Amino acid sequence: MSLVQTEIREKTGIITLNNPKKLNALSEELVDDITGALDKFQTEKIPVVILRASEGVKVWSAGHDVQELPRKMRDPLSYNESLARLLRSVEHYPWPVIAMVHGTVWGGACDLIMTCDMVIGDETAQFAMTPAKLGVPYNTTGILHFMNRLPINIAKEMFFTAEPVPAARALQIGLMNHLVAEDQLLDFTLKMASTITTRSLLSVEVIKEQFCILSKAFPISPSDFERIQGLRRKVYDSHDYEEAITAFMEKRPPVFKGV
Ligand code: LCV
Repeated sequence: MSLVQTEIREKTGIITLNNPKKLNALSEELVDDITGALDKFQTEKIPVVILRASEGVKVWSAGHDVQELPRKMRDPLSYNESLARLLRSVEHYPWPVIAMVHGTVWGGACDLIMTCDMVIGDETAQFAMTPAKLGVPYNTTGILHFMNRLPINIAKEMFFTAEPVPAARALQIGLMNHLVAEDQLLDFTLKMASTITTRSLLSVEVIKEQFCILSKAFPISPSDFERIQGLRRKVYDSHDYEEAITAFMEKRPPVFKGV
C-alpha cells in the first residue's frame, strides 16, 4: 500500500502525501514512494508536478521521521540519507515541481518545500525549521537552499528560533510565491501548472537545470569543507543531539548543556 496517491490532470502530475497517521513524516518508506512517483512521472514525460498533502490535513508533513534518526555519533543528514535523496529527486526532476501547502510544515519537510520550484499555500500554511530544537547539525546543501531563497537574516531567524512562520509572513518574506484562499488553492495551483504545460518544455527544462547549477555555484575550499565536516561532527557526537532525540521519544522537553 503506497503512502502517496498519484494522478494526472490536464498533463499535470499530482503526488499526494497520504500517511496521516504518521503526519506524513518523511520516513524511508514515504520518501521511496515519493521518489518512485517522480520517476514514474519522468518516464511518462509529465511536464509539471504538484506535491501536496491530503485534503484538510492539519499537518502537511511533520518532517524527517525522528524515529529513523540515528541516536548518536552518526551524521543524521548525510548524502545518501533518505531526506537528501528526496531533495535531490525534486531538484533533478526535469520540469517544475510545485509545492501546494495546506497545513503545517516541519523541519526536513520545510527544506523539501524550499527545494520545490514554487510554493503556493493557503492561510493554514505554516513553516518551521527545527534542527536547533532537535540538536541536529543541519547539512550544508540544506542551509544553501534557505540562503538561495530567503534574505540570510530571515533564514537565520527560522533556524535559530525554530518557530513556525505563518502564511502571511511566509508570503511577505518570499518563502511562498502565492497565498490563496483555502477553497481556491487547488484550482489556482492547477491553473499555474497548466500554463507551464503550454510553454516550450525543452526551454523550461534547460532553464530549470541552469537555476540548479547556478544556485550551487558556491566555491568552497577543501579546508573549509573539512572544517564544516568537523563542526557538524561535534554536534551529532554531542550530548545535546542525543538528549534532543531521546527527549522527543520520551515526549519531554530536552535539557541542553551546550556539549
Ligand atoms: C516521528 C512524529 C513526528 C516526526 N517523526 O500530534 O530539520 S531537522 O533537522 O529538525 C530534521 C531532523 C527534521 O525534520 O526533524 C523533524 C522535525 N519535526 C518536528 O519538529 C515536528 C515534530 N512534531 C510536532 O511538533 C507535532 O507532532 C506536530 C505539531 C507536528 C503535530 O502535533 P499533534 O499534537 O497534532 P502529536 O504531537 O501528538 O503527534 C502524533 C504522533 O506523531 C508522532 C508523535 O510522536 C505522535 O506519536 P504517538 O502517536 O506515538 O504519540 N510524530 C510527530 N512528528 N517528525 N514521529
